[in-house]
Amino acid sequence: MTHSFRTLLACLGAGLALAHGVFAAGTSAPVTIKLKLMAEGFVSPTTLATLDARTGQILVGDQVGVIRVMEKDGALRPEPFLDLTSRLTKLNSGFDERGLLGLALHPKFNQNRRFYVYYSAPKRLSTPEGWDHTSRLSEFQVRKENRLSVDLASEKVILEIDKPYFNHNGGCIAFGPDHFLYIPTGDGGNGNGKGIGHSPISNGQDLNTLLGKMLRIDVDHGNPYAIPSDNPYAKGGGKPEIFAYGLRNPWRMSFDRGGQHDLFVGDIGQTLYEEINRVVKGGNYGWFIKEGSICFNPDNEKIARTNCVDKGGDGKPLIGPILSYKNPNGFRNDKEAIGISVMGGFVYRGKAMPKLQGHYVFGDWSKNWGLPQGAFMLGRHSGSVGNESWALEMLIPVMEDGGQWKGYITGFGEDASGELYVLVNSSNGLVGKTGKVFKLIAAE
Ligand SMILES: [Ca+2]
Repeated sequence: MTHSFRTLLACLGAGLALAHGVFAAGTSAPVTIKLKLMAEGFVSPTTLATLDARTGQILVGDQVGVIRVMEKDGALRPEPFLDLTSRLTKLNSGFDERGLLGLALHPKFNQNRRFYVYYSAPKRLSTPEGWDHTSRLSEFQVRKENRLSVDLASEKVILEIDKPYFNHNGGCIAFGPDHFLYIPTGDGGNGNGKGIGHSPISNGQDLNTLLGKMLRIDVDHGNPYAIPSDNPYAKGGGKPEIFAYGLRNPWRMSFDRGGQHDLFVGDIGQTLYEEINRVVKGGNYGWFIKEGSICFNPDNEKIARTNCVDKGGDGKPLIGPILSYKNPNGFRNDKEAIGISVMGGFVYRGKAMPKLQGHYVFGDWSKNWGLPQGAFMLGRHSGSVGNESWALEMLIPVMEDGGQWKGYITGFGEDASGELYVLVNSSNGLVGKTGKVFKLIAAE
């Protein structure tokens, strides 16, 4: 395969267009996408990755700790690929942000059988008093005689990060085109960037914590890992694992398999704005100085400050999102308010939906915490490299079976051909088995 990393990229208002939360006159007719049911019976599917490009077998990770193998036709193999439930911290049966959050195959998986999982483990001895759990990145190996099954005893812990609160865990890991492993971490949780375990300047802005960051490590050298020599703080000034910072809850991310192989991250906001960032090395994406493009007020999340600094503590300018939109929690009954938790997606490079080619497909978990009202969106890309602009459009979902779209969107995924999948469920908690995987196909 030309780009072996392609298969490893984990985790996946009609007529109006908006940019940075401001609706503008529509420039093109809204695009309709069709959702084709592939598999069901999950609790809350969070991540999807190609296992074998040749057979079309795909891994689907369920937040409750089980990874299943989905055949090309959607059939689920009865035996789990990996059952991590015994290694997770105790999850809520209601709403939870902990669990199995990300998985990624090593770029040389076919030779070394290694893959990586990010999950919420119980507290360790060194976890500070009163904190909630420990985020754990581990390496596993599939069995030599059966690549559809993992030896639980092969676990090698690569990195652990203590978490003060249950929420804001990030965790959608992926290998970049440089074959380094990228790990987005949440800001510690709670809300407003405050509480136990939060830096006075916020964890996002504090270069001495791994929380609120995009990390980048080399799992092929060192034990258990090495620091890429060109990481921004490899030689001091901050934690050497940091690749970029100023993030709040970077739940889902992806690398563009085409173009410049850019890294896109959906960073879930507090109350006013949701945002998509294109993340570059050393970039500061603003939290909690900014939320989207406005000045965030940690003392009143519903009222933006009128001004704020435009540089981080290191003197470098903050980088704004490429796309943002209003959150109905901060803008009630506002037609421009789309959803309360952005779900990062993928730049579309497949064949089934030509109208989406080269544009960023993503979504939002739901417009309403208590009701399954997820939204599908498109970041329409235009302009030349280095001078791009992105406009936000709604995508209109229709169901292949003729039913009405209704669901919480929990993530997106991409297969070896660049086709996209959406992961959904019908509950805001870890209850029932309403989780499904749909493939996105052209509507006409
Ligand atoms: Ca930001």
